[in-house]
Amino acid sequence: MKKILVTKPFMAPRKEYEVYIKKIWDNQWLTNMGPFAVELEQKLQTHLDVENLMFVSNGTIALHMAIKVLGLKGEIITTPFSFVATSNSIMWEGCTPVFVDIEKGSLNIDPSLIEAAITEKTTAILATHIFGNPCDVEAIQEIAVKHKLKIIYDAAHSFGVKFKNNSIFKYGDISTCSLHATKFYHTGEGGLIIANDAEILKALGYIRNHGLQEDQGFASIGTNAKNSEFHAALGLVNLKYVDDILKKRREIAKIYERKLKNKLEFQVWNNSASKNNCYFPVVFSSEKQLLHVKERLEQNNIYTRRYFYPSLSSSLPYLDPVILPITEDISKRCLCLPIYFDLNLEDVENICNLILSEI
Ligand code: T4K
Repeated sequence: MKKILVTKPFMAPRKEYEVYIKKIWDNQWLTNMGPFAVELEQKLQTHLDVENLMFVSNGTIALHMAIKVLGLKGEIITTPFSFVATSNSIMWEGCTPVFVDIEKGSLNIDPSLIEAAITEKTTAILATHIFGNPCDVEAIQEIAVKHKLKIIYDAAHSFGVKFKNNSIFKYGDISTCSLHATKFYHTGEGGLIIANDAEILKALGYIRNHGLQEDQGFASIGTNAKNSEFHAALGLVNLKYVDDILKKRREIAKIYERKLKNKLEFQVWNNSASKNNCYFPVVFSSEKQLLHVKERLEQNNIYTRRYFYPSLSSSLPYLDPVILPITEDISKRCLCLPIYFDLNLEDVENICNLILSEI
């Protein structure tokens, strides 16, 4: 029986990648911001219509670097409904995550609850545009200005999303993105940092390369967040297919929406934003129903994922648990359905039929 996973990486025609491999062999240049990494940065800046973009080794190190470059200390207000990399990065950088509950519809941090969580130790808000859906960036901006806080957006899922016709990456002080193989546009492993200030990008450039400042010694503390020519080449090849990938994902999403509406809840998308269908989350009426459907799908070789369960606020072994009602509830009832370029539309119809027969 054919196996259907929650996602599969997009694989461009191999021959196109082999052309780059040959050039990498000829160049004998493998990493440390070689020609393909530089070219990818330039092409992504144009494609995404942003300035101050940096290609790094993954979306997690991008978060670490964002916290580091802004010099954040103390408490960082964040969302409990995200991949664990969001709160891990805060802890790794020696700060304390302060979780604020999410909105039931958007599944993003609830801006109306942020002010009550601010203390004299708060230095920033680190919010995730979950499943690519933009947070209420205007409300968050207002709060940040009022309380002199920095904003980092974990935009790991938001490649290509526009808010009011602007790249969502332009909001906040820094946005980070993941280009991991599980993302619809990927470089195998990879990440992006987009800063709203050229000076910040310059400082990030030093951090990415051990703090080295060309031949003048050290600019700052640093790490190794560079990415390789092989990953950059994958990104260059895949970039040509972004529109095709988005088109296919839209077709898949439309089937899920048509067949499952009125039966399951969907994420409420920001009405000023475009969609990239990075994931297809659905919310069941109960955890029991979710577990039943998940098991039935697995019996048919269809694998879904409980992104994001359990809630970060109540399950991290290194933090005291905090019970936030909406997050607890949503994280138990939310399931991501398969969505990827190679998925047949007929299979999507069958997945829906199977779900409908079980609820
Ligand atoms: N912030 C947020 C909000 C994030 O979601 C993430 C990452 C980050 C930050 C950090 O970005 P990175 O440092 O990862 O760039 C996956 C991904 O590893 C992770 O990138 C992603 N978010 C997270 C939501 O999902 P797992 O543990 O669920 O992945 P895994 O290996 O179980 O794969 C998922 C499915 O994809 C499986 O069905 C298998 C399939 N798969 C996977 C890979 C890697 C393939 O078919 N081929 C492949 O090459 O974490």
